[in-house]
Amino acid sequence: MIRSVLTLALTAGMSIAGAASAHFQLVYTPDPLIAEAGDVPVKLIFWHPFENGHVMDMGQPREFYAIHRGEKIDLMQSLSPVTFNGASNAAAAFDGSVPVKRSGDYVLVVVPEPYLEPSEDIYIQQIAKSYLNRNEVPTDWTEPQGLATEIVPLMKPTNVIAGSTFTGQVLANGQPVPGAEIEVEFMAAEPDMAANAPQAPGVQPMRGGAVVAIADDRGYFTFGIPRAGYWGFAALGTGPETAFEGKELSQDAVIWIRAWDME
Ligand SMILES: [Cu+2]
Repeated sequence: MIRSVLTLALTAGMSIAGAASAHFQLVYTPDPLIAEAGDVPVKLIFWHPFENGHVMDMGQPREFYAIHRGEKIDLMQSLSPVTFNGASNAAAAFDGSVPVKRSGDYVLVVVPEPYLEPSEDIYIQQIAKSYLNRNEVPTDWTEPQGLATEIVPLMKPTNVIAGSTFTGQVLANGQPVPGAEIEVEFMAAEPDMAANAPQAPGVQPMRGGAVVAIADDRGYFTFGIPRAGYWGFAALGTGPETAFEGKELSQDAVIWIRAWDME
């Protein structure tokens, strides 16, 4: 349940068991590389997928859309509530659908309703992006999407080589965030789309707690990607909104990338 290892760990009364876990807003589909046109199913889950841990209840998202060739495709009408049955609890999540027709990138964006984290008495809002690509045609992935806070990828996020590196730049209102704190998450457990439950995780987190990177004075960070799969990066509290309903708000920027083994 940790928010900021540098600023909160010493003051918040968090449990030992929660100290290693990082909240991550998922925008998940099993394979982001799309060959055939059609509707791509997506799950929105607020979860701890590295440790296959606690699932948090999502409210109705404020926004859910795709950007394709610079144009916005609203996806709110595609959402339907589901229950995601995590290993330790069940929580409210959403199924959505992305109409993929032409070739190119589809940047998926969710702006969730802030979530009240009871262990810290603060709200968390993770504005999250993930990417689909059809037919290897690059169209949108290099662009910032004008979000309150976001991570802009400098590596094509759907095709990262396992064993290489990923570089991103943290922005808030389009400006770099020097020294941003970024939590790194491996999606050790991936959702089973039909069962609304995790598949068996391939690995577990290390004993050392959250994996953390710090951005440089221009908001850039780089992380070595040690294995294939989905990797998430969450810049904590980088958004401009700092309060919601009378409590502290951590407005975070999440990006998901997919790494692959060479065949
Ligand atoms: Cu947590």
